[in-house]
Amino acid sequence: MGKVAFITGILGQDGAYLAEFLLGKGYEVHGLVRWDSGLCSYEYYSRLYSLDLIDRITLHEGDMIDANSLNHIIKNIQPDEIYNLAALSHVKVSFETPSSALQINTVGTLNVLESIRILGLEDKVKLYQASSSEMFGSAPMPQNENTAMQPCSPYGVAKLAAYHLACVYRRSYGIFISNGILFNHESPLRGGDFVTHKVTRGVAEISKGRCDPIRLGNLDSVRDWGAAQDYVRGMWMILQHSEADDFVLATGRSRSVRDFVSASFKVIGRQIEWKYEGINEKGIDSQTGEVLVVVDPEFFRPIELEYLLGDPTKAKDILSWSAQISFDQLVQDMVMADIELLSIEKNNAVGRSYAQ
Ligand code: G4F
Repeated sequence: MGKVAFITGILGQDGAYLAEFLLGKGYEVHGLVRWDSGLCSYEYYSRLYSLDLIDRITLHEGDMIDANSLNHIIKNIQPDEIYNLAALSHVKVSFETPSSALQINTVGTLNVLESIRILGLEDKVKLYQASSSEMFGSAPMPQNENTAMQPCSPYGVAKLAAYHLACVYRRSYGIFISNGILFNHESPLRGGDFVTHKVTRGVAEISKGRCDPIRLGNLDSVRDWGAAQDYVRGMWMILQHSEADDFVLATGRSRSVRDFVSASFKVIGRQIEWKYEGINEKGIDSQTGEVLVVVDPEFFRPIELEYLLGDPTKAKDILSWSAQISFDQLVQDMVMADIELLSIEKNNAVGRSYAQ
C-alpha cells in the first residue's frame, strides 16, 4: 500500500504540483481546504482542475487556526507525511493584515505540531514545514542554512517564528520535522498578484492588443527565481532523507524584476529599453517607442527586501537536489501558458455570447 500524505495549502501553486508529484509516486493524497463562500465554484479549485487532480485526491474542510478541525482530520487520515504549505503568502498583504499573517503562518503551524503530539503520532508522522527565504530579510547574501535571519516583513517574522517552533518540536519531542527554506519559485499556476505572473499575464495581454502599460513597484528588487515543479520534488526529497534537517532550495542565480520583465517581452519578440529613473522609469519598446511598463508607487512596500540569492550547496551535496528548469524556460512557459489561457478565455466568452 502507498503512503498517505496530508497537504495543507493544497489549493495553492505548490500544493497542486506537490499533489500531482505524490500521486505519481503512488501516495494516497489528502488536502485541507478552508471554508469559503466560493467553495463550490470552479475558480476555487482551478489549479486542481488544471492538473486533472480533483477526482484523484480527498479534500477535507477545516482551518489552520481551528486546532480542533486539524486534530479531527489528522486523526482520521493517519498520514505518514504532512506537508504544511498553508500560508498567507503575499508579503505586501502581510503588512496590511499582520495579525492574520501571524495567526495563519505561525499559530497555524503550531496547531499542526500540537496535533501530532496530542494524537501520539510523534513516531509515525514526518512533517515538512514550508519555510521561506523571506525569513533572511536583509541578511547578507548568498543566504544558506547558517545565515543569521533578519526578516523585513510581518510575513517573514511569522515564517521565522514557525521555523523556530518546528526546530523546537523536533528537538524536544524527537518528531521528524524538516524545514525547506525555499527561495521564490514560480510557474503558470502562480497567483496573479505575485510579480512574475503579473508580468507574464501583462505581456500576454499586450501581445493580444492591450494598450495600457504594466504597472509595477520596485524594479530594482532582485530575486533567486526557480520553477515550482523543481521545488515540490525537493520538498519530497527532504522528507525522504534519513534524518530530519533543514535545507535551502534555490537556483543560486538572481535577477532583478527589470530582468524578468525584459525576458518576458523577449518571448513575444519585443525588446525593452529602460529609460528615466526612480518613479519616472519606463520600459519602452525599442522599435516602436511604445511605453510598455511604468512604475506605480502603489506597489511599493513599507520596507523592501532588495536582494535574495540562495546557496543550495547543502541540498545538492546531501540530497542530490538541484533546479532543472532554467530561468529562460520558466519565463517562456509562463508567457506561453498565459497566451494560451487568454485564447481559451476569449473562446469561452464568444461561446457564452452565442449561447445567450
Ligand atoms: O512576487 P513577489 O510578490 O514575491 P516576494 O515578495 O519575493 O515573496 C514570494 O517569495 C517568498 C520567498 O522569498 C515567499 F516566501 C512568499 O510567500 C512569496 O512567494 O515580489 C517579488 C519582488 C518584490 O521585491 C516586490 O517588491 O517584486 C517586487 N515587485 C515589483 N513590482 C512587485 C511588483 N511585487 C508584486 N507582487 N507586484 C508588483 O507589482
